Amino acid sequence: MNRTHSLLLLSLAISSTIISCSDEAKYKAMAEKYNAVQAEKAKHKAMSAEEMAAHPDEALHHAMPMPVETAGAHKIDTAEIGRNADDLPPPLNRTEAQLVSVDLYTDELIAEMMPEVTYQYWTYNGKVPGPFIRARAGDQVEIHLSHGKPGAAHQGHNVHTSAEHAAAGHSAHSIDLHAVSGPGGGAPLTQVVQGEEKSFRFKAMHPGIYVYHCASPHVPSHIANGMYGMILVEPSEGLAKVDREFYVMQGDFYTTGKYGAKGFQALSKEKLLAEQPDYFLFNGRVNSLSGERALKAKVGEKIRLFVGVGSHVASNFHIIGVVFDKLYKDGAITNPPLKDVQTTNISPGSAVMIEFTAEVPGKYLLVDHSLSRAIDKGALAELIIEGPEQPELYQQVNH
Ligand SMILES: [Cu+2]
Repeated sequence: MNRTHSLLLLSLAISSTIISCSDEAKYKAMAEKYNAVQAEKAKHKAMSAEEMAAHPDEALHHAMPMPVETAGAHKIDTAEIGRNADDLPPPLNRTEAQLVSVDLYTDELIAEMMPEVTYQYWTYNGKVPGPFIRARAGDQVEIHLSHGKPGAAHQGHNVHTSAEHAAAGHSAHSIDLHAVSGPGGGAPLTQVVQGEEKSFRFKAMHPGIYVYHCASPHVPSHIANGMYGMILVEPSEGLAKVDREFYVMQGDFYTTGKYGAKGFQALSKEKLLAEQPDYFLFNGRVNSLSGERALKAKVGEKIRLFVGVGSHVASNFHIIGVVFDKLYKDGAITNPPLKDVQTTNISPGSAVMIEFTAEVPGKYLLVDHSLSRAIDKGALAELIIEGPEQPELYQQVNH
C-alpha cells in the first residue's frame, strides 16, 4: 500500500470514528421521518378530492420524490432485491488463461424485505447478493467499480439523500475479494465516492469459492446492508460436469423494528454491534428463493450449490431431506471433499461447494439449522425436485 492509500484509509477510518456514535440516532430519525411521511400520504390517499384540494401538501410532495413503484403505502425503488439462485455464469470450459473483465456498480435501493416491510439495501448491481464472478486459475481479473449506476441519472435517495450520505461519512464504497492476494483484497484500490469509477487487476492464483464484500467505513454496516457476493476461481482443469448450479448467500439483517414490524426499517447499528440480527435471509429477502423462485431440478440430476455467508453470523447450513454427497468446506474446492454430510458450518466471509444427486421428487427446504432462524427469522428457501416417484427409496408404509 503506498502512502496515498494509507492516508486515504486513515482519513476514512477517522471520519468513521467521528460519525459512528451519531449513526444510530440518524438512522432512527430517518425511519421515523419516512414512516411519518408515509402515514401522512396514506391519510391523503383516503381523502376526498375536495379535501385534497384544500390540503396544503406541497411540502410533502417536495420532500418525497415520485415513487418508481409502490407496495401499499411504502415507496420502493425495485420490486425485487433478491438475486435468483440460478443467476450465475455457466462453467468456463476453456484451457487458456484470459483477462476476465467485471463491471460492478454500487446502488442503494429501497425494497421489500418481506411484504409491507421495507429496507434501504446497499448493493452491487442492484441485487443481493452481488453478481457471481467466474474466473479460472491463472486468469487476470479486472474489476471496474462505479459508485452509482453508470449512465443513469442519479436516483435521489428519498430517505438517505446523497448529501446526508456524504455527511454521515460513509459515502464511499469499495470491494475486497477474498480470492485476491494483495493488501486489502483490492479495497485500497477501489474506494469510490459518488460518480467515481476505479479499476484494479489481480491474478487469480488460488482456485476456490470466495466471498467478496464492501470494505468502506463503517465496513460492518455496508456488509449488513447487503454489499457482498461470491467469486469462483475454477481450477485450471475446470470442475466436474453437473446438471444444475445454484448461488445462495445467507445474510443477517438488523432492523430498528423486530422481525415483521411493518413500515420502513432502518439499520440498527446497536443490534449490529450486539450481533443480534432480526432477519437471517437467503438471497436478500424473506422467501427470495421460494415458490416461483425456488431452486428446481429433476430426479437423477447432479446439483452443485455454492453457498456463502456474506455478513456477520455463521450459518449452520442444511437441506432438510438431503445428505450432501460431497462437501468442499471453507471454499477449498481442490481438496478431497467430505462425503455424506448432513449440516455444515459456513463462517462469515466464507463459502462452501456442495454436490449431490436429486433422488426423490418433492419439496426440500434449505435452512439454517439453528432453526428459529429458519422458522421465525427468514432463513428458508425451497428446492423442488421433479420426476417419477422412487418408492424403493422413500415411501409411506401402512400396517
Ligand atoms: Cu459500501
